[in-house]
Amino acid sequence: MPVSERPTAEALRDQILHHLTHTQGRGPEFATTFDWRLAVSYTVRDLMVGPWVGAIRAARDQGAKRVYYLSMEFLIGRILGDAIINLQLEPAMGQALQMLGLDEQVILDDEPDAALGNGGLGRLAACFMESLSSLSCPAFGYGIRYEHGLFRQRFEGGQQVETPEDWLNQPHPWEFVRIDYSYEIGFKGHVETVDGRAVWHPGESVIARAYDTPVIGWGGDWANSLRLWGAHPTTLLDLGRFNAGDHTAAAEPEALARTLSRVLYPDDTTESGKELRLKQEYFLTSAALQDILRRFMAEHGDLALLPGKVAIQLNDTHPAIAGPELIRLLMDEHGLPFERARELAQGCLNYTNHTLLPEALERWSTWLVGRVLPRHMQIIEMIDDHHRQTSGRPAHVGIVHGDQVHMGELAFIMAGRVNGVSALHTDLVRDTVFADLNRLHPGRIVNQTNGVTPRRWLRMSNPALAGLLDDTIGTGWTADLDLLAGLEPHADDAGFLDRLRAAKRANKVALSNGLLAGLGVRPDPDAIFDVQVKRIHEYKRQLLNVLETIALWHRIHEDPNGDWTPRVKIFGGKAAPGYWLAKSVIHLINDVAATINDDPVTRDLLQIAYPPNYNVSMAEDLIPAADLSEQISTAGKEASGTGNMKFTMNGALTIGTLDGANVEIREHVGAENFFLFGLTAEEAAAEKSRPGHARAAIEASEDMKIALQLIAEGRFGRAESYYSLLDRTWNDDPFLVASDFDAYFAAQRDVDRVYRDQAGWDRMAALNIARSGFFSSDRTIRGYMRDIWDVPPVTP
Ligand code: 26V
Repeated sequence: MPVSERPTAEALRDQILHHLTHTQGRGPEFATTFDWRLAVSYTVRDLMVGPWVGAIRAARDQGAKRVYYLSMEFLIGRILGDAIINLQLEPAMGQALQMLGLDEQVILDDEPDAALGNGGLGRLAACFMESLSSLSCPAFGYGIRYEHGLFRQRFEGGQQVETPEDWLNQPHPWEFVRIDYSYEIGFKGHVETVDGRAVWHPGESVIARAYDTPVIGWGGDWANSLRLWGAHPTTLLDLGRFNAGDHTAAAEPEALARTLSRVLYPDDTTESGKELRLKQEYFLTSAALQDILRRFMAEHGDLALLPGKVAIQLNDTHPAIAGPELIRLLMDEHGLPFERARELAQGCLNYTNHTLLPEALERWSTWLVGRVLPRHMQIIEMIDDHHRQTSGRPAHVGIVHGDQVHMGELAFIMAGRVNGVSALHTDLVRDTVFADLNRLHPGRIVNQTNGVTPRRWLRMSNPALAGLLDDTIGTGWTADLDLLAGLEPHADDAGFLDRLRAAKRANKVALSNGLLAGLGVRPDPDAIFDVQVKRIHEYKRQLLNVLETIALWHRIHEDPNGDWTPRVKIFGGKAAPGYWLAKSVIHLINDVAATINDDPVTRDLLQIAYPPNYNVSMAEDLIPAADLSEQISTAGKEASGTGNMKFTMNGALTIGTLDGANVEIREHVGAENFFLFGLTAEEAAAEKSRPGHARAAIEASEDMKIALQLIAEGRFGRAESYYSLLDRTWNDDPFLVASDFDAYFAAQRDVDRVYRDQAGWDRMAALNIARSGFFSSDRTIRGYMRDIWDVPPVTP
């Protein structure tokens, strides 16, 4: 949006008052924070509609190829603040709100997070949507409009308690419902052959209705749609039953249909194998593909053009039923023969792998797929047969094995390109899970290292640092993060480093007075703020962090007058409701916090804070205040990580293993500006196969032994709570906490030492920021456009 077209503060004020009165139906004297927030949101939304309609029109008029991002998760967070930033409405908006006597922060904080995702995979999809718009790439995101996003987390007696999340319990000002874009989605039933053509007669069906949210790009010139599908019944009411007086039964069709878009599955590692999950995956996929084909037919008509006009990205295997579904639509609805339909589908489809953990690789029983999607089961067999015949593959390779459908193999075989999400991860995808398919299809697997949007994760969430960057190198970094390299010369400028430190300190003070104060923790802002925030998983090794904390506490106790560096350990993250071991780690962190925070001897040197209900908004407060970023997964297990990138660009130093994108972060920022420890992926694999590795490592580590002993003695809550955790650590330790413990402990002492040299630390932080440009999701999206989608770069 040209500067001249940006609204003035007065114009914004008037629009807000207009929406307060005419949309909310409230006079200013009666308005609640909620009323004001909606009035502000509608005011901002109005400014998005022009660029949105313009973008849709431009793509159609140019007959442009479009990108379709299919994802079961979009972890968006709040929208208002991000929209204000991208439309560049500051400082006018701040002034408008001031004129109205409103506190901008209170208005922004009133918005519930759109928590339609579990973690990294969902947040990546949200960053990608923002970058696609910022790059003016014509695109749609397709997902599900879950009524309940990721559960809320509370702690009771230190243990996680989940309660339902309820973001749609209030009007959602950002969406536009499109009742004209509704598709019927069938399930079950039987397949009949009529004149040599398959006809599927579904036994049940629901309507997928489109709810569109505009996603505005940086500068406000382009907006793409995030189209989320809501499930609705084909028949609202069984009138016969209603008239017969059975009112509950009469509403059954409605209740049944709506369960499809009711809740987000809260488990991001274990494949749940539930019928409802499979139905959700098909619901999203079929609605998206019907919508894509409708638009394509309206614009082009000739199916031979499909791969030239449609690029579909499957975010993990969750929408992998897209292969068979697209073939089904092309065969059964458009009359193409199988081979042609298969070829066209493969020309459109691509698949991103996000994990190598065997327990997270989706597999469905042939029985379940055959019952829920009988026509698709037939087509899956046809795809598998065709691949067997044309690839010359060995017998153990394929989609259907015994009574299991392997969704990874299905996605791979139906994709033009398959990609991993960091250099290391892509190597492992090639060499491990998909080694055989890689041999059969060399070149199909490519790398696209993840990235994050600098608009939300720097300009919006860290105004103190953003202002310093603007003053030092200009504002261009927001659209071109490589320009951060211009900071390099300033890393030796004492004046700049002072301002950098002041910005970080201000963020730490705000965190201490806000979130942490609410927990009863009041840390010294000059202590190291050491942060580990992410889902709780064994492989991410929060246990390693808490054991190191215990060992450090014990050491301080032995020498309270030693030369210690004060530290605050901050944890954040949720465990899947059924992940028993992860929950016991949460309990342990809270128990350890209770004991340590209460210890008068160590209180000024070591504190622990674990705010409940970590989410996108909390990340926006925590990351800018971090000095140290914990990226300590067992090497070879974290596909990429994206939190690691956010910390780096906000000037936190990383303590980490050679895992995922840590490898590339270290290459970019320089080995001397990164605290590396631990086994490599190769060494870790070898170590795991050594019998008794855990016991041997613990026996050799005085610090680790003591930490485990203190837990077993009941120094932190009841010892019995932790017997299983202790037993697993001594006897199994599949993620090598013990093998890496001493190296981690030593690296942490190195952190202590370096932090005491204030200027040295600040210099390292400056270099981390200056060299983080690569980790913008703009770079990632350009890579997908070039290597996967074959969509031309857009010149603004
Ligand atoms: C699996 C399942 C299984 C069934 C129920 C719901 C559900 C939801 C998600 C998943 C897969 C999660 C995989 C994932 O989140 N991977 C993460 O992807 C990030 C973005 O590429 C990456 O940075 C992280 O390293 C990787 O763990």
